[in-house]
Amino acid sequence: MELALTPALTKHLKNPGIFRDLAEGPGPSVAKKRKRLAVFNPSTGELLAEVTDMSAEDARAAIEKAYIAQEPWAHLTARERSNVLWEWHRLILEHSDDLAAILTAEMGKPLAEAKSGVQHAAAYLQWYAEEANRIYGETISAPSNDRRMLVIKQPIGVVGAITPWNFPASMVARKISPALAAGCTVILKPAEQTPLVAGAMIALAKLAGFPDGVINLVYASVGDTIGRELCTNPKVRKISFTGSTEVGRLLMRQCSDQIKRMSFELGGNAPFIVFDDANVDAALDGAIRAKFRNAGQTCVSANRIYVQSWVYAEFTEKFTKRARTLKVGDGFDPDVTIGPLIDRDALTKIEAHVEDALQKGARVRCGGRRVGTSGTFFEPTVITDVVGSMRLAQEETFGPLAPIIRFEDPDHVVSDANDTIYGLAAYFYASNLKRVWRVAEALEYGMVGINTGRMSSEAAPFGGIKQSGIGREGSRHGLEDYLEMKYLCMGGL
Ligand code: TXE
Repeated sequence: MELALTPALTKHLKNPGIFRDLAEGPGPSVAKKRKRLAVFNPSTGELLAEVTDMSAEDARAAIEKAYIAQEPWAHLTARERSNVLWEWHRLILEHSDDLAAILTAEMGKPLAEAKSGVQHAAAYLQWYAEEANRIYGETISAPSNDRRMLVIKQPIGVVGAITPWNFPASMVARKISPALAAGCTVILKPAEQTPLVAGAMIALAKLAGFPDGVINLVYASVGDTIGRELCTNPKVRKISFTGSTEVGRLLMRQCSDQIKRMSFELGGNAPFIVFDDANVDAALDGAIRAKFRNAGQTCVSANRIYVQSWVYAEFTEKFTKRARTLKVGDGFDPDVTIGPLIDRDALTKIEAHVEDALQKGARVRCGGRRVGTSGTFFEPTVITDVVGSMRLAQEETFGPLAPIIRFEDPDHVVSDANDTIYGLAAYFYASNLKRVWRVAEALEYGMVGINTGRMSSEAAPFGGIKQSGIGREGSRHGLEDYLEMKYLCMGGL
C-alpha cells in the first residue's frame, strides 16, 4: 500500500518516516478490496491522509488476534507489562511535537492545547505503568477455622475501545493503558474524524514492544460497522466507549444479550454556579477556561453559567469582555485560542441553539455567528436572558456558546442545576465554608469543581452518574474497571 499521507500533513512533521504504517493501520488487513477513509483538516479543508476503511470482517480478525494474545499478555509479570508501558510513554514524549501537530491538523485545536493533550496522554501511560504493579486482592476472616477465604483480581479479557474526536490522544491513552496494565488486550476504534493521532500512537506502541495482537487498531468511516461486531462478538468481554449518550444507549442494547461489561463516558450538561460570596475574578478565569477550552467541545464544558444577582452585572460584563478577546482561527497560528468546530453538523447544532434561544427571548452579548465561509469556525458567543426551556440550557451544545442565567435563591439554583438527565461535571464558586460543603454534596454529578474550572487529571476518577455514564477512568479506580474479582474459598483445612 502506498504511503497515503499528503504534504498538507507531512509538512508539519519533524519525523514523518516513523509513522509510515499510519495509512494502512498497524491492525489486521484481511479484506481484499480496501476502501479508503479520507481525513481532512477542519480549518483549511485540505486532505491530510487516506487510511484504510476497515470492515466488520477486519474487526473479527482483530478480535481473533486480541483473543489469542490475551492469555500470554496476562501471563507476563505486572513488572514486565509495566516496562512496555514505560517504553511507550517514553516514545510518546520523544515524538510529542509530531503527535501534537497531527492532532492539530486533523482536529483543529490550537497547537498549545494539542501539546498539552499529548502530555496528558503520556501522563495516563505513566500512571498506569506504575499502577500495573499495584493490583491487590484481599483475604477475608472466615466464619470457621477449617476454611480460608480470599479474593483475587484477574483481567476481564478482550476489550473493545471506541474513542471520540475531541481529545483524540488522551482518550486513547485513558482507555488503553489501564486495560493493558490489568492484562487485557484491546481493539481500538478511533473516531472517523481523527484516526491519525491514534494511528501514530499505536505505531509508537509497536516500537515500544507490545507483543503482536495486544493492541489492534481498526479504522472505520462508520462507527456502527465495527461497533456492532465488538458488541456482539462473544470473545469481546468489555466495551469502553466515550461519545454521545445516544450511541451509548445503542451500544448498551447491542451488548445486552451477552451482559457485557461496560465503561461509558457520555454527554454532559455542566452547570457552573457563581454565588455572591465568590471571588468574581477567580470565577471569571475558571468560567473562561471551563467554557472555551477546545472551542467548548468538551464533555465537561460549562454549558449553563448561573450567576447570583448581586454579582451578575459585574460577572456578565467582564466575561463578555474576555470572550471578545479570544481569537478564532487555524490552530497552527500561535495567536489563536479557538479553533474550528469538528464538522458542519457541529456548526449547524450551535446555530440552531442560538436561533432557538433568540426566538424565546434571549439576548446575544457577543458573537452568535459563523466566521468566514470556509472552515467550520464559530464566534465565541455570550447569551443572557436565558430560561430553562431553551435548547441551549437542556442539551449539550458542544461549542463556544456561553449561556448566562441570573438567579436569586441559592437553594433553588442547586435543584435547577440538577434538573437534567446528565450528571458528569459541575462547578461552583463560593467562599462560605458551610455553603461549599452543602452545595458540593447536593450536586448530583460524578465530578464537582469547587473554586476551579479545571479538574481533569490522570490521578482522579473521571466519569459521571445518571445518563452521563458508567464507571470511572483514571486513578486506581480506572484500573479496577478492567479487572474481575474472583472469590476463592479453600476448605478442609
Ligand atoms: O458522537 P458519536 P459525535 C457528544 C457531543 C456531540 C455529540 C455528537 O454532544 O455534539 O455527542 O458527536 C463512534 N457504534 N459527544 O457524533 O457519534 C464514532 O465513530 C459504535 C460527547 O461525534 O457518539 C466515534 O468513534 N460506535 C463526547 C464515537 O462513537 C459508534 C465526545 C463518538 O461518536 C457508533 C463526542 C455506533 N453505532 C461527542 N456511532 C464526550 N463524552 O466527550 C458512532 N460511533
